[in-house]
Amino acid sequence: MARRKIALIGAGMIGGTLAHLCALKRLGDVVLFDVVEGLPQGKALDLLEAGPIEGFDAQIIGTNTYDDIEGADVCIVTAGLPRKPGMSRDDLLSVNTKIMNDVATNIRNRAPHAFVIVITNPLDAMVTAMKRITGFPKQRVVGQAGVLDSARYRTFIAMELGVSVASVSAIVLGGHGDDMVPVRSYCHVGGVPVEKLIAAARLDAIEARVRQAGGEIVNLLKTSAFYSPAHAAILMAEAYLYDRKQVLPCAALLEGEYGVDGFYVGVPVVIGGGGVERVIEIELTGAERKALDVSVSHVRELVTAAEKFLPTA
Ligand code: TXD
Repeated sequence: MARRKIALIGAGMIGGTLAHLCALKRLGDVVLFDVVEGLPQGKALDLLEAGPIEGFDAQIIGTNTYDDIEGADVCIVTAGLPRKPGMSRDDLLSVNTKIMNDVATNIRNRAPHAFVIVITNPLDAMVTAMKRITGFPKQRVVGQAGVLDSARYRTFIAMELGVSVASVSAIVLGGHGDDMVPVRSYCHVGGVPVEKLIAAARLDAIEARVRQAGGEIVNLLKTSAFYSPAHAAILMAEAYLYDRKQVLPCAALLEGEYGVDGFYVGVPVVIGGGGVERVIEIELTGAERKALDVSVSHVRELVTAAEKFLPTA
């Protein structure tokens, strides 16, 4: 039986961490692609040389040519540029949408059966671009945001109560922006609703921290988070590769669910061997529904701004 092939497009901070996790978790052979010469080759060789120590024997190659991603089962995309001083959101959208155009065209041509997980920011626009340009079915193009944002929510609740993160379940819905929606009514600690354990005002502060958690890391690191986003995307890849039917909050293309049509929004989905097999609709409180509507309206604005750089739907 052939090993699964995992193509990582972008060999920067997240891309390198993804490769490391793929090797440690023995998910398959890894192809690390980047436009910068030497970067993917160097990281791949470094990881290969860890194989004898850790006991993994996957093929790990670094490359600057898309021919090497031929037939990949999973593609995880982190390629892109961060915003630089003096760059408008439109400039970033234009630059990263162009990059996505190139990446998506190559994935479409060389890995036409792949399950594609997009991580690049601005996430909601980039996953839309990937879907449009590949023309893949919606089940095979998904964005990573909610798994990470929910993990952050769980982390902060566990810290507050001094309990294991394993005891906390939580979901965060909506777009991958400051208006994401930590859903308090579905947050539980060992099966107990979180509102029974933490006062409302304190939960407000914790949820505000969740919404700003990306920025909190940027302020400390001067670059964005990379361990946790990589772990989040790997969980999604594993759910696909092992046909886990795992319920995870992901950016999925909605066609009527949650009253949204034609936009990628973070919602709970079932990921299995068929990719995004199903969107799960949950009942929200009035305030949560309102917050989700606000978040969706910002996704619409973002995608509308990206529209001029995208092929027509
Ligand atoms: O949860 C989430 N979705 C995120 C997203 C959480 C944190 C960070 N998030 C975003 O992921 C971040 O804003 C970036 O847009 C991506 C990747 O973050 P990373 O930290 O890995 O960025 P790097 O280190 O700059 O790596 C990006 C690589 C870099 O090596 C470039 O040379 C490469 O992308 N790059 C390209 N690769 C392929 N093809 C093209 N055209 C290309 N252009 C740049």
